[in-house]
Amino acid sequence: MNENGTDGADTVDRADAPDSGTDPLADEDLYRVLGPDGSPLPDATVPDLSDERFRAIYRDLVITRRFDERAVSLQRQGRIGTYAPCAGQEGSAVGSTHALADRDLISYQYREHGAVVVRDLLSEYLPYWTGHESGTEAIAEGNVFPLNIGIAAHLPHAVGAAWAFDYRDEDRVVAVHFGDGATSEGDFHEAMNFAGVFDTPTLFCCHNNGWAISIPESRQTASDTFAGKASAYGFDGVRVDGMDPLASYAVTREAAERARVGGGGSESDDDPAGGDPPRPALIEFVEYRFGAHTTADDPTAYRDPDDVEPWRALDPLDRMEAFLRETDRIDDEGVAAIREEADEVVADAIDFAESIEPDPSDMFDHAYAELPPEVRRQRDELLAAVDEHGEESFLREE
Ligand SMILES: Cc1ncc(C[n+]2csc(CCOP(=O)(O)OP(=O)(O)O)c2C)c(N)n1
Ligand SMILES: [Mg+2]
Repeated sequence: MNENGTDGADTVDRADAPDSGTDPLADEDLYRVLGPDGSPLPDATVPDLSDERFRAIYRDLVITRRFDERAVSLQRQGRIGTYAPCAGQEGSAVGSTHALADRDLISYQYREHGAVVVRDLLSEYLPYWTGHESGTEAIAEGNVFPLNIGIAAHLPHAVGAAWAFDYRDEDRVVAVHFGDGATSEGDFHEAMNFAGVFDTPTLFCCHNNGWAISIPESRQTASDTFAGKASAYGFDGVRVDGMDPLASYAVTREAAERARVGGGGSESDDDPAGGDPPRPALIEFVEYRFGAHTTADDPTAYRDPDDVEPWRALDPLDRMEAFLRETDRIDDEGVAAIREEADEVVADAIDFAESIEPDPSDMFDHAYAELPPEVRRQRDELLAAVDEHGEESFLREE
């Protein structure tokens, strides 16, 4: 894994590529349903979904964007910790999650908040960002693993979960999300290899946003594409416009069906009558993050703000809204209602997160089954100090 701080001045980012015009993905060979303006492309197959489902995808995009804006603002006010913004990348997280069944498991890196929104878990999730362990505990009920900061470390676990589903004959797949930077980690290759050899029902969802903090894609790999890495492990890789929610939906849906085929565990894998074994897939979502890597990052240190503009023209919210309007699935009133609902959902989540009373001793509880003597001593010292001086002495003044 490359670390932050490398001088990226002599590298070339996709956005600088010649002939990119106003559509930076125009000359890339990748799967798309919607053009940059939201109209379905002439040869594209629009997924066969109900009007409600199309509108639900748009609603979840709008909630995710609103959540993102408010989360950055909350961090600036000291009300949450460091946060990883997702603006620009909502289409892939939301579109791909709509393509899964609720029983399917999601394991994500730290930027795919849209997946949590689709599972309707925002209130349960936000406490993580305000510093409460309950935030990661509760999303498990919705089949979402806790987010993972140690780049690619969650991939072997996700493959293990998928293997368990196959072994137990459960008709469930695992969608594991990670970034382009994660593909340089050993864990990525070990997970891909294991999935290929043991046919685990795993969807490897690689979010290629062009950057791993300050490291551009061109310094991350010498491969032509990230999707191409799948061929080394004996399964399919596909590239998709990750800022196109409907393309993200379609590609994930197809990959999930392939991963479920047979669904049979090792016995049926050996039995020719048992159907095809499930096959994993690698999906490369090509996209861009509009904002900073995290609220602790300043992207102007490594990329030109002008590079972002062509990508803004592919904004997944604008494209989905234009598609819905053009196909008479939504009007001004419908858009206004969804925006209002998004404001409310996010405000409620914030109220809920901030209503949780902090218990400082929690911070000692989750790393060890039994506290080592030194950690126990620190906890006891803190509790004694709270006893002596009162909780108020430890609270920040509003
Ligand atoms: C094992 C490990 N090494 C380094 C880091 C520091 N780090 C945090 S995010 C990040 C970049 C990851 O980039 P990518 O996988 O492309 O995801 P993105 O942030 O672009 O969504 C790095 C290097 C880390 N968290 N874990
Ligand atoms: Mg990245």
